[in-house]
Amino acid sequence: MAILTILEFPDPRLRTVAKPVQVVDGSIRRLIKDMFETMYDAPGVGLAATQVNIHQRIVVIDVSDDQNQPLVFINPEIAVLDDTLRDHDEGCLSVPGFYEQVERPEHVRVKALNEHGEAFELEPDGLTAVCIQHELDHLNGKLFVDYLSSIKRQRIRRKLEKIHKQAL
Ligand code: GNR
Ligand code: NI
Repeated sequence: MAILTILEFPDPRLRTVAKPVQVVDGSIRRLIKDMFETMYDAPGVGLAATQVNIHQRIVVIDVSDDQNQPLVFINPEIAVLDDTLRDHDEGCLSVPGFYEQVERPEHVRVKALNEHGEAFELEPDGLTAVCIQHELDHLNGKLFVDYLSSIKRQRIRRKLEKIHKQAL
């Protein structure tokens, strides 16, 4: 197992659009294990492969308090079920230290493959529904800061760039 390095905004690699997984094999399952270890260590409730600079369509999520409800989504697809929107405070391991309200559909259906390559469907609610949408955005090169005003986004970018310079 290994803890992987998480890319941070404004790293341009976070803008990469990930490619579908063609075959769910042992190397994919090893990557998923490392993604869970990285997510739990951070700690976070979700992680997209994009964040660890692997540009394949893989997401892991665990919103439980005891880190015992792992969910794996390979090649996830989301359908919005109705017009209901909900504001939620979002953070991101790739935008450390910043939390802002983002409005997203509340009711979605997710289709994906699990770590055995089997198709499944889920109608998540609450934080899981927010998180899967946040993670699918990562696979498409999108970050939650993209939903904020450009003023707020620039402020966050400057602060993180300053921190990254000091860390050199
Ligand atoms: O750990 C995380 N918490 C979180 C809180 C509200 C909305 C979304 C998230 S996802 C985030 C981990 C992360 O960056 N996943 O990409
Ligand atoms: Ni994130």
